[in-house]
Amino acid sequence: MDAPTSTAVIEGLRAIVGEKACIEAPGDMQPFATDYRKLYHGKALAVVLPASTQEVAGVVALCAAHKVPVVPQGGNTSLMGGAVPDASGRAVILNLRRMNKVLEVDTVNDTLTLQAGVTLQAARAAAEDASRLFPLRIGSEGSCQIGGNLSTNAGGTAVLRYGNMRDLTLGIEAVLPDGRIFSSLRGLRKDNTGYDLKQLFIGSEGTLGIITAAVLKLMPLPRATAVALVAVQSPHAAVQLLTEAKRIAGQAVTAFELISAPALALVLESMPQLRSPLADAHGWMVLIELSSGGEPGSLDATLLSVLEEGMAQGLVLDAAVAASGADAQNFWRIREEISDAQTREGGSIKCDISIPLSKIADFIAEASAAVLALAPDARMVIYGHMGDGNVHFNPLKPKGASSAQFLEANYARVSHAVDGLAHRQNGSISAEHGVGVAKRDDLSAYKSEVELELMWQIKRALDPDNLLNPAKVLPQAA
Ligand code: 2HG
Ligand code: ZN
Repeated sequence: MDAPTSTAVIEGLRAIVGEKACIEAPGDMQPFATDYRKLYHGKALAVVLPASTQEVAGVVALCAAHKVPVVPQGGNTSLMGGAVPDASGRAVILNLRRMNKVLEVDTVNDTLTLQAGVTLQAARAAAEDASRLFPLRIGSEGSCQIGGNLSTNAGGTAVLRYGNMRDLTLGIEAVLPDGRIFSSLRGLRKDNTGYDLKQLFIGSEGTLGIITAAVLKLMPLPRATAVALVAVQSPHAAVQLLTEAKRIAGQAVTAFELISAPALALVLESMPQLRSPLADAHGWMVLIELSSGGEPGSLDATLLSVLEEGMAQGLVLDAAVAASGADAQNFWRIREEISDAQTREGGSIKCDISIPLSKIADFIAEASAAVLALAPDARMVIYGHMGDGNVHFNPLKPKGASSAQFLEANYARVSHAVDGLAHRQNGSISAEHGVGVAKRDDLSAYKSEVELELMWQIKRALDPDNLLNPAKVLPQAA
């Protein structure tokens, strides 16, 4: 871009969002241009922090007129490099954090209407203040934002019971690549008047439009909760235990998270203040949560029945049942810290696999054997949302080894082996983290020609100049 154009764009941006909300100093832009895991170091022409949908539309229209790319950004917690620009310095980062208003809590329609920059934590708190639950639950809830949750179709630890962002959304407002505003903010549970356009923007990682607001579903706030950390014989035993849990507890089964021994060890080693509630070390554990609207304590007996049945069938080796809310929080803390413990340790190969639940245990066995044949000393950090057939299969460098050397020698061949196996078993190579840049080019191998053509046709129809979050999601060779 020539100097007069960039000056004109920056002056235009300042006029739209105000001088204070337009950042241009390289040092100040750097945190916005670097991804959460510090793997992608981009550069930007400017970072803008609009305060309204009209300002977002103004910025996008201005950038479209000058053919300047725009990278939408929420809490910048993407694990896939989806929310930062490339290193060319041509793009404008549009961060939504100032659009952080809860607009309406409707306890009759059971809906929450809010701007895209509201953090997930604030959205959950707004629901709870009205004695309702907004059920999306992910570890980064304090910093991730609803707009990012929508644009990546976030999942997390309560999908088994409540579904992912697609299931939890009734309407959105989004700014299109040419600056027009699309809105379906009507809070309707039924509306069969043609294509469900909101679903095009949910999960498209900001490549088709910038989500600026949403109407989300609220659920009854659970009153009874029962949580246990359970040592199981194997992943196969975990799946059988889940079947028993569903038979005995039905709808109350809210979370069913798998944790491998190396995943637990990693957390306990890096956070000595945390302790495993289980007396001995075990190869595999599951964190089970039941919840319902019944009397507090009313699920305790149900959870015990599940565990007793598991023991009788030889599936369960040991179990610690949370005796209080604080206990339950500590159990959850262990689970939720796994991802950050890996980030601190470095040298982790991230595979985010989903497979039909009936095949997931076989997959874990086969993929583990394949990885150990390639990298025999890797620590098998395997954990996640077993109840959804989704595991984070993240082989980690051996203790004390260099991250760079481990990743250089193993990243490509290990992820290829794991993703390839998942694909051959009809699974997904990105169950909930999205594609971003990290998995972008892998899609050429794992999506059919028809799927890739359709994706490009939709992209070109909405964004013919390829300006909205360019070079994300869609394989560049196609
Ligand atoms: C989780 O389930 C997150 O903890 C992060 O999805 C997983 O870091 C990861 O691989
Ligand atoms: Zn996850």
